[in-house]
Amino acid sequence: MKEKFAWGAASAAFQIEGGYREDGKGDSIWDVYTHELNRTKGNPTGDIACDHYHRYKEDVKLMAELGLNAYRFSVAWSRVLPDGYGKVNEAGIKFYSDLIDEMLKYGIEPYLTLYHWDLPQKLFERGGWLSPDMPVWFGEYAKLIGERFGDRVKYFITINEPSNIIEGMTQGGGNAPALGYSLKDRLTAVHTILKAHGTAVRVLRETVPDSKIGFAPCSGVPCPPHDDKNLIEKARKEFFRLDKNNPKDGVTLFSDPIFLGDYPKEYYEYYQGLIPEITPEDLDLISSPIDFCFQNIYSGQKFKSDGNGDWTADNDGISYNMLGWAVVPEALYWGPKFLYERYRKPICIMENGFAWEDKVTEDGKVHDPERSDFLKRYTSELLRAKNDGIDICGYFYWSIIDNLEWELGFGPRFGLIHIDYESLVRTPKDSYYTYRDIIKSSES
Ligand code: BGP
Repeated sequence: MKEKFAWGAASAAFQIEGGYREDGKGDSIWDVYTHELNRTKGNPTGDIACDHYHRYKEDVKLMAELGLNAYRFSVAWSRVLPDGYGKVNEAGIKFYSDLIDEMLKYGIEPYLTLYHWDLPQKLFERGGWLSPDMPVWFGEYAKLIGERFGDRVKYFITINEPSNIIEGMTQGGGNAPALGYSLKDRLTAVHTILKAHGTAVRVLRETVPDSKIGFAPCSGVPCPPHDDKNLIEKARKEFFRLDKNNPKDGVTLFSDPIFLGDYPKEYYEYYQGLIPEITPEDLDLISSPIDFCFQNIYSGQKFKSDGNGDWTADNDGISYNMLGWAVVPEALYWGPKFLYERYRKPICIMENGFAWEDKVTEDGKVHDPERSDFLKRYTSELLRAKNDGIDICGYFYWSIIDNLEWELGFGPRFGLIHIDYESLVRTPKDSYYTYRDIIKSSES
């Protein structure tokens, strides 16, 4: 049966929940990191964040009024397993169970992310992504999630943006734990992440036989002109190129092993002597079949012909969000097209959004025409790819509410709904209504 197009929005536990140490929650590396002074800008913590832990009903109601038929959220591993494994925290399970029921009450399909960077601190202390036990711990966690929620949740994202886990292993990387691991260690962590993913896929298939699974990497997209075959091929090559100096940022480091069963051949050439042991059983586990090619896409680089058969950057008329990310709607055309043509799985955009310093104005509203424009232009490129025959099954805006943008604090606002971090009052922005109209018009 053809999948219903998912019109969704996304969030992540640490960025919105609050409920720090509440009802038995264990610490994650982000709790510890943000409590260490001067590690992040302005020392923001996730102790309260949007207080979603107590206000989820209000938030889900706003999602329903917006017309979402899907919502992507993540489980804080240490809320349900405070030590990362072993003893289950039933209060944490209850929170997610109630949240899921609330979504289903309004006909909103839950998309559950197992891992959105908030590693239980206890597991970090036992070696984290460098420990060979991580796939086992992650499998145990996935089993618990499948057993407790699999009667109601069918869509799972194993790991969000694995490249950012690796980013957190470089000193000054911004992301927790921001420690200087060697390249060798980072390549070991890549392999462990992939094995953890494969283990979770197998466990979820057993516990939730009708589950639909993907993982959510992130990438920028090189965007060629539509009528230049030569540049289209060049852009495709660039998109799938493994950068020797920065392997984590390419698409292929994680997606080739998962979808094609092996690392790209340059990986073996570039990192001789640094690569961990990779067995055929590992590759078999890692490439356990999944259902979707999920991808987070925010930005890209436009190119035009330089007149001599090569290309040159085309930055004419490009605007930027407050973090300096270029607004390139064509990324939602070329990204899905290139991914589909290589991996042959239905594509779903799991994150795409725009950060700005939004304010509530005197009229009590939040006017964010830049974000409305962003939404219209990006979704229209995505639907254009769909009309061109690319199998696209959904779009999730990042994010449903303003939240803690990790080490950057509460300044950058990505939400469709404004949060006043003093009063915690929620105010739908103008773009909330724009997105509502986009969804409505796609359904008519
Ligand atoms: C998400 C984060 C967001 C945002 C986004 C951008 O997964 O939770 O808060 O930061 O990724 O990702 P990147 O910085 O890799 O482009």
